[in-house]
Amino acid sequence: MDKRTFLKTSSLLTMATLVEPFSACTTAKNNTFRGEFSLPPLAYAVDALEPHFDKMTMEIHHDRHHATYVQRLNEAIKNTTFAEMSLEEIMSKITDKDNAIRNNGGGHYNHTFFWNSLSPKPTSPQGKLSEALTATFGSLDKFKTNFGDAAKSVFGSGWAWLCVGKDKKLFITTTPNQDNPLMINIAKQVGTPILGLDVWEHAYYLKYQNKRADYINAFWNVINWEEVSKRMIAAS
Ligand code: MN3
Repeated sequence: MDKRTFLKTSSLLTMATLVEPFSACTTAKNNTFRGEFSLPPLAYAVDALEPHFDKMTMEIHHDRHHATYVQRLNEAIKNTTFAEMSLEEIMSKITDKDNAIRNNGGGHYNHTFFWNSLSPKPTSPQGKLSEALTATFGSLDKFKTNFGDAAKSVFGSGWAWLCVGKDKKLFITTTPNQDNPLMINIAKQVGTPILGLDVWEHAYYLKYQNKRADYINAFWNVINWEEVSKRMIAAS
């Protein structure tokens, strides 16, 4: 039994012995499960972020757009060295010569990261995160303005990011398409993302049409700041 077959078989055995729902297991495994990736379920109902992010957009965005990235990523890595890597390893190894893996691997990473950045429960930045945002940007409001301006500045499809840099300082950056700041061979600014906003039209057009600024404003109501804080501490 080769390594990949073993990993798959042992994961399936683990899943079969768990009383937990199948989905809970695949979520936990998603970023470390080698060989084949799966669509992680949302941690909340598709209508939980209403009225800010509407149900139909969430359904189409997760069940169709994200699912397609996962499916195409699996097709693209088949019989390549990438098939043995975790999603994070793929991000760090990808170059502009592997466009299918770059686009679909980025799509899978970015959307998984995005869903986990959101919560129907209102939260606000606390502790070290709150201090770092104030120290870096002047205030939480100034951070929101800078991040919003970056998100508005993306021409066409892409993402806005808040990251922790190598110097452990926070910075805001953007990436086109499905690139992200973990792609060290591609990104203009490399760092560990702790918050990201999808500004592809598919993320907001049904509810906000061409008004990307309204969608960005809505985003501030559904951020899981506890998760952002955990990511910052892990990266610092
Ligand atoms: Mn999207």
